[in-house]
Amino acid sequence: MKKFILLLIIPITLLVSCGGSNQGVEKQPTSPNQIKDQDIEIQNIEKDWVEFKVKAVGNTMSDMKFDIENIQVNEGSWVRIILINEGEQIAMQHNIVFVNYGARKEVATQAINAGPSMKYVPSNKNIIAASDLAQPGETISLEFKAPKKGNYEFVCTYPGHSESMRGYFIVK
Ligand SMILES: [Cu+2]
Repeated sequence: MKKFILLLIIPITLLVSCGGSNQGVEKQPTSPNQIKDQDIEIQNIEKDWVEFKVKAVGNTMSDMKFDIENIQVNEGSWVRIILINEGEQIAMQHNIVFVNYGARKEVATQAINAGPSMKYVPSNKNIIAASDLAQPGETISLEFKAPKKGNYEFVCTYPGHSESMRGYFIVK
């Protein structure tokens, strides 16, 4: 009878220890190497992402602007733009549109015809990425992969905003 109990106990113990390592990494870090690998993997994913908080400030056509004039990233990185619209007036609707260098005016002009139904983003091959329209007080985000090395521009294409709300986007 003793032998029988012993034979029963061993498989149960094995089962418990196996289950423990699968269930809770925190409770029983039985394989520290595995945990390390996971951490490294997460860090690598994060390393490819770059995030910029861009505030749209001001409340009139003369003082509205982006608080950042230059955004610089590495080629191939994933870019996350958090656009924070700090405006309070109804005319302070903003987006952020990344375009090829030199195409800012052309895109902004076409945006007027694109109108509110297209959120002031025309169909134009010079557009790299375009955000949604942020209402006063609203925060929106835009994610895109950085294009090839070169100089680009970003601009708010809401009618009348493109001359004062703009900046340079540099991909190294
Ligand atoms: Cu704007």
